[in-house]
Amino acid sequence: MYTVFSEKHRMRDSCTELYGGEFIPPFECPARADLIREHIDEAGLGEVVHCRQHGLKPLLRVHPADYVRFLEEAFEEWVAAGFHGEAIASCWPARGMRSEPPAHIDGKLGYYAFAAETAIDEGTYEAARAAVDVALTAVDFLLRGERSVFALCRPPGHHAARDLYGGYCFFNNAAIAAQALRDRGAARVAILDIDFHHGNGTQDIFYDRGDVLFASIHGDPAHAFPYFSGFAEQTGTGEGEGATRNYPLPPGSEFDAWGEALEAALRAIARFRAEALVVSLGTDTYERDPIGFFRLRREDFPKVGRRIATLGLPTLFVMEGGYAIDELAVNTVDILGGFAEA
Ligand code: Q9C
Ligand code: ZN
Repeated sequence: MYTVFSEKHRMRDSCTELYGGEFIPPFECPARADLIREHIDEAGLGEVVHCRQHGLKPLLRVHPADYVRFLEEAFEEWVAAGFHGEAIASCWPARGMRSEPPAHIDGKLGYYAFAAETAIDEGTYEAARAAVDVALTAVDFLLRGERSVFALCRPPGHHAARDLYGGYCFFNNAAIAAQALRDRGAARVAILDIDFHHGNGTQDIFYDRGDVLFASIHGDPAHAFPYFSGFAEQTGTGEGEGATRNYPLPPGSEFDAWGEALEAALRAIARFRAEALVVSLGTDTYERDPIGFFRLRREDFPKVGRRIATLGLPTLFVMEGGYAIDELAVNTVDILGGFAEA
């Protein structure tokens, strides 16, 4: 299996994450992608290729121009406003207030953010753009006839909606890839999101569409970020009715329950008659992940890859979360290896 990678991910290196009322070093850090990159060679998964630039056009199929410009200029505006730390939202257009982007950067951050843990720093925009190029280069490989490709995207993307960032995500790499597959000929595309967290951004982007199925297995939002999205009752709207499938699971869930949800999601994808599959691949389902509450074990991850392979679809894996830094690379590559060997 080919992997697509960009060293530019390292430009996403913020110093702070707001967590439990403290500023801590971010869970979502450069070492994540570098360790996975190294382990791909150790495990002999296959060749690693650099991304090619794809420009803004495929990105603008998902995110509006005002949002892209905001992300491009946010840090500079923040510094110009006289602030010394990283750019962090702290005031939102909550219930009853006017939802329009204000002139001041402090207000713009609240308009475009849905969560406060994610700080924007100097290199964030460039790294997020490179992650999109990684996903789009992987699409090129898939359309060239590869059975599967791994887009080693960082920063991740599945929490980013059309014009909302948060949950460590800025551009929705998986959604942009799925849209590119549609635009380049696939009649129906399925997205399977196996990150511990609900992919609220991806769900929102495709919620009213019948051509892209979104199926997600995640921590019950009653107990887990992003709290306001990912309920089983959310099944899509209009043309998209039935094309959103959520499988929320309670704290402590192990592979028996998780694997059953996976089988249900795979059945839904098979019924949908997708022509290509995008997997939002997070391994924060691991029992020792510091921010997830599932209990998948090391030996479960190859099984996950093998089960996904039973669909027999051209498959694009897009990296999302996973924060148990010592085992992240092994668990992630084990899913890919399980798929490749099936
Ligand atoms: N108490 C991804 O995995 N904060 N994003 C959680 C937990 C945000 C995770 C707080 C977690 C975002 C791509
Ligand atoms: Zn996650």
